[in-house]
Amino acid sequence: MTTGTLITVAPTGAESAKAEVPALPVTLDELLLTAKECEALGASVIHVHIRDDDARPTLDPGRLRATVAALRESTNLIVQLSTGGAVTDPEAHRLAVLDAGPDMTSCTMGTVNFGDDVFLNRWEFIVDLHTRMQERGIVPEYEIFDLGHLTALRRLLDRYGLPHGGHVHVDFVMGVPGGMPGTTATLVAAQQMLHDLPEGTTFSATGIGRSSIPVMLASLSTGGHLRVGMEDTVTYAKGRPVESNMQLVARAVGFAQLAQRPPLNTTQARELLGL
Ligand code: KMH
Ligand code: ZN
Repeated sequence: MTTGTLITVAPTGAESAKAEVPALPVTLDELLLTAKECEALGASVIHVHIRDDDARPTLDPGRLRATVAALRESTNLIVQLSTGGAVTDPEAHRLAVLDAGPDMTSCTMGTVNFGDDVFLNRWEFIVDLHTRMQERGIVPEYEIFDLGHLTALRRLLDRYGLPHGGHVHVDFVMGVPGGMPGTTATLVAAQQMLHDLPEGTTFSATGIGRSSIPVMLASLSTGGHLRVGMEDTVTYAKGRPVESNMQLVARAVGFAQLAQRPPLNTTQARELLGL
């Protein structure tokens, strides 16, 4: 409860269409502008999904490498690439994301129903991701969509050891139709389950759609960190579309300041995450 707040921005995701959400950053220029402005507001980590020339989700290796290089050149943000991609991405392409040389990648800890789709994360695939990240010195953020994913994480760490850097950081993604709900009660239950993980494990939380604000408040009051962005929320308030990722980061910064847990800068965030 005494630390500041790590704020991650997830600006794009793989689910929203540019045609339906014109403010979504989909080109490299749009992403860089968003990244710089969100860093200036108080974000320290960027969770990145990229798009192709037609604004469709892609895991193209060349584009991923160029994106990592450009973000490093223009910002001091911690660059976290998504290995989740889109639900249609094959495992081989998701594993190849590590070749782009990011600071961090996401690592989802189990399969989850995802609206009408299934976000598939087989045990062997998770083990592959975890061990390859260890070998390459990439720090994972373990994505937890359901409480059982925390049990899987404990099993993973027991069998295959701690991640690179030795620090364990998880992100609760709450309110996905098919996953755990974005409620205070569920966040408290998830936070309690962290006691089974290595001491010092930290967590951030994000609530999809209308669970965004309740999850943010619950996370701040239980000592957690925040992830916000248009990957998770495209409605700012009832009947009001999100205008930009900056609007969501600014709101998160305001809440963190009210909680007297101001945003960590990128140096403090690197320290916290063991980078
Ligand atoms: N797009 C979702 C299917 C991640 O980035 O690691 C998966 C996702 C999780 O967004
Ligand atoms: Zn993602």
